[in-house]
Amino acid sequence: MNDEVKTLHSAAHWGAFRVHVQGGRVVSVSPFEHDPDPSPLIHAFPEMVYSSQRVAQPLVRRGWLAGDGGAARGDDEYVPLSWDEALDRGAAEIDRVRKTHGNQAIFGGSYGWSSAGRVHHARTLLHRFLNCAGGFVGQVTNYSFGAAMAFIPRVVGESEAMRAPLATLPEVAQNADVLVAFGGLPAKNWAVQSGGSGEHSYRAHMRSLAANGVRVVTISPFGGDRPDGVASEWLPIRPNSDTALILAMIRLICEWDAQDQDFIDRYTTGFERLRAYLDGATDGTVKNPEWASELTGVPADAIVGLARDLVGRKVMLTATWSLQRARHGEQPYWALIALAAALGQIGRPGLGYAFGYGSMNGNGNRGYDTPLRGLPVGLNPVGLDIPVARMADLLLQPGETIRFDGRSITYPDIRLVYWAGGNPFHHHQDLNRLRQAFRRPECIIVNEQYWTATARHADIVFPATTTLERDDIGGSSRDPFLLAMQKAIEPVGEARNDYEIFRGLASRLGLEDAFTEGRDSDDWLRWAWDETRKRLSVRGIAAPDFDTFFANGFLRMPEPERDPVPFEAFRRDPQANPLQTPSGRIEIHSAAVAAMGDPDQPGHPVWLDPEEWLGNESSRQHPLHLLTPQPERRLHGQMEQSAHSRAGKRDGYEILRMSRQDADARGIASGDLVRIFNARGACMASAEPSDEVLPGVVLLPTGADFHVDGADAGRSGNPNALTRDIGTSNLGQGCAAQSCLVDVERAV
Ligand SMILES: Nc1nc2c(c(=O)[nH]1)N[C@H]1C(S)=C(S)[C@@H](COP(=O)(O)OP(=O)(O)OC[C@H]3O[C@@H](n4cnc5c(=O)[nH]c(N)nc54)[C@H](O)[C@@H]3O)O[C@H]1N2
Ligand SMILES: Nc1nc2c(c(=O)[nH]1)N[C@H]1C(S)=C(S)[C@@H](COP(=O)(O)OP(=O)(O)OC[C@H]3O[C@@H](n4cnc5c(=O)[nH]c(N)nc54)[C@H](O)[C@@H]3O)O[C@H]1N2
Ligand SMILES: [Mo]
Repeated sequence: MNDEVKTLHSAAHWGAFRVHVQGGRVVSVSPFEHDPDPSPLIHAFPEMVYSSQRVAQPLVRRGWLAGDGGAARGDDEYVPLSWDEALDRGAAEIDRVRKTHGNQAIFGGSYGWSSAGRVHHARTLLHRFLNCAGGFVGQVTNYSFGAAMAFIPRVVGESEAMRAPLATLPEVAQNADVLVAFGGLPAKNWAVQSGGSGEHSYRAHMRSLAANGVRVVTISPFGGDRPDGVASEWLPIRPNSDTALILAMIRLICEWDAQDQDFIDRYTTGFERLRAYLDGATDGTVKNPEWASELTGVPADAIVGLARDLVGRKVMLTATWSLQRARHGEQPYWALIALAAALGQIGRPGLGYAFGYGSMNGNGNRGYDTPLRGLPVGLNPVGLDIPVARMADLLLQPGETIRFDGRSITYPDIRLVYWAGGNPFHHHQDLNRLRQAFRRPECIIVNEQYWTATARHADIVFPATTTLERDDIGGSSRDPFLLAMQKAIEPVGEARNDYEIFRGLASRLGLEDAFTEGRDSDDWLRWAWDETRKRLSVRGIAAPDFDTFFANGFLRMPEPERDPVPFEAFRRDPQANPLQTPSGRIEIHSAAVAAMGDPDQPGHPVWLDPEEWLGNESSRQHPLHLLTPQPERRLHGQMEQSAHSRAGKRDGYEILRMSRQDADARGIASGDLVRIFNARGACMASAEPSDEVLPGVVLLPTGADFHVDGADAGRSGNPNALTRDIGTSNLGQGCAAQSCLVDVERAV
């Protein structure tokens, strides 16, 4: 019976799919039958699950065994150990560090996307385990929209902040005359959604924008950010300068007395302070179109034309998350909210502002509110979290105090780092600096499926199973499907589920019962489903029992009766339904922000020089602005070695897009191997001159592997070798990867 092909349900962040198994091996996958637009990335799984890149067994770094203090991390060899011995050593290290230095010496933030499955979610399981062991130093906010996540609640309150539902794109299509998209609406970003989705809805949304004749304006350094499936004008803009454009538009609208003063008076606070600043009252600079043109590179008459086109129209303003992943990335978002306030349409269906339509599948979907439960993480007795992107600072600067969102954080002295479900040597900035940071702790433990650059910097590497090797449940709140993820094959090599790895460590620390609560991972799966069922039943939705759900492979949520309209209740009655801000209104001026003591921050949206960009002296030495967008053919570093990802490369190198003008000036032609460099590092790519890139800008997607030393150094294509490791500001302390200057030369 070995030849029979079994077909199972599964899912990844890039979508639900069917797995075909024969003779105990995955032979192929096919799209989920209900997905109208499945991502081709699903086909990378069969190849990658058996790839030579898998971590085959537990391993320990040779230098660590010899007590090298971490000096060779990243350049060392590994010695295989039995599971028992590796777990013994890992547990002993955790125990030694917590007993000698306290749990605040353990860094377990472990940022990363982990798996789509929520029960085997590695980061959640690590946090649960470490909490059982006395706690850890964690991370707050995220790389995606960290600055906004910390800061936007100051402006519109927590309930309307980054996690709040967005106006749906069908509602935008029905109601808006104009959709202005800063950063565009690139189709590639809709391949993925955290937790996995059963329905990729980008095409449907773009069709409805087109069918309703919505005018779409893309404002971006890269013409390729225009949407697929609906016509869009392209207004090229210098990276990191959007705030200036937006501020000038607000001033023009006020100059024409076309602002919605009733809205401003009733729903906002501090607008007059912004106006005074725009008129130059506070700094002597009038924020007129000429001023903005100088900073943005957008012609003054185009700025006037765009502002005029918004007056009297029904407008939705959107910005991709990338805009705030830059130095002072808080400001374009605050400014965009102020522009939306001036237009007075916040709280009306499909109008106002919304962040992230161009950033991920689901941002603009209906609010299915699909409930999902992972394991509870418990309480962390250490109670110390750093902003996620300050991780290298934490390791390098124990004792240093930073400001974050109005408070101070002092970095503890980290002795042990545990990472499961993330790849900091993909996601962090200035990777050469991160290498130094990763050499400081006494021990680094990583659970990984693949030999990522992070695994190659660990002392102990535990091989983890992939989704295909275990049962799980996936899904996302803005997707209509709850997805069964059925175990398709036995673990590859000696891989174990993260749950088993942590159980093994917990048992050695005498914490097995606390970690498992007497359940194995199948029991937790049933528990998670029961929790989901309870939540559904409160909403009057009958869900089948676990076995029926799991055998069916999915549960489709009913269509919501109506979609939430952001700010609707507030607009209807701002006294009865105030926002969760100090004033109860939209804070165009925030006294709290002004009081934080940031010398550059007057408490309202403001133009602040991003320090490393085309508009100042810094560009003399390295004259090209490097943008590092999300990769089309993979999820971050995941599936990077697959045929699907490689098919988007040339000669094994990622493609660097640059303007023809910059390429010609450097004697670079299409297909030339180039070296991209600055004072922090270098990486390699294959050049592609293009008319779609603003001169002075180059784009290299994230996610290629990182190598510094050794035989593969010349192939390293990870742009984070170049990016600057600094927070967005003391407000958000978010990732500022998009403020980075480089130069490019032909590599002979
Ligand atoms: N320059 C630059 N850098 C950026 C960005 C940028 O725009 N520019 N964007 C940032 C953003 S928004 C993000 S979200 C981050 C993403 O950064 P990450 O989330 O760290 O990137 P991934 O490659 O998805 O890493 C997930 C890792 O988890 C592993 N994994 C998956 N499932 C499991 C599991 O079940 N168990 C275990 N143990 N491991 C598992 C995968 O093999 C993979 O190595 O990158 C950030 N970095
Ligand atoms: N295929 C695929 N999709 C993904 C991911 C992936 O790895 N692969 N990752 C997902 C994740 S974790 C996240 S957080 C989201 C991120 O979503 P985003 O942050 O929106 O994605 P990016 O691709 O970084 O940026 C979108 C575009 O913004 C433009 N841009 C950059 N800087 C500026 C600027 O200063 N001004 C203007 N006007 N435009 C600018 C760039 O040209 C870029 O193409 O993407 C998600 N989608
Ligand atoms: Mo992200």
